[in-house]
Amino acid sequence: MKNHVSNHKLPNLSLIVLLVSISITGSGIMLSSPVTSAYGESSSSGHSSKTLTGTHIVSIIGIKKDKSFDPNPIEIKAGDSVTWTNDDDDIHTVTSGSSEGPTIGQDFDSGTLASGESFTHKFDNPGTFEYFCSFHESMTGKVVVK
Ligand SMILES: [Cu+2]
Repeated sequence: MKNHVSNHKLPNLSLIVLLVSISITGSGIMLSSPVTSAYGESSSSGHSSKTLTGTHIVSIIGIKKDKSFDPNPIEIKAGDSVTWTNDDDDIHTVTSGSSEGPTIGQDFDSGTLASGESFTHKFDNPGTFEYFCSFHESMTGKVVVK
């Protein structure tokens, strides 16, 4: 007759454990849900290691009009440099502007480049920059800075 009393406590205890575990899980979801990312400081500059900034090589290959420089035209980004190398046997120059323009040599002028010599100019601003050889005015080239 008295054995039945102790058996009644077991189902009550398991029910309490079940209710407690539900309430913990519920409050856990509530706490983790508010996500505020107001801090925009994380990466203002970003990882821009893929940008092709640097020095570009242009070969002076001879007196061949707009084929005198290779590659021509050349497209670069602002901040990039171009190095012209005289790969011809003759002397040449890399002179900004065009032969009939009023701004000859204003942006850059290599002076005389003997065979094997080179000249580098850095382009800080976007634009289209024409150039030519002051010894052979038919030699024309163009640098497009984006
Ligand atoms: Cu020349």
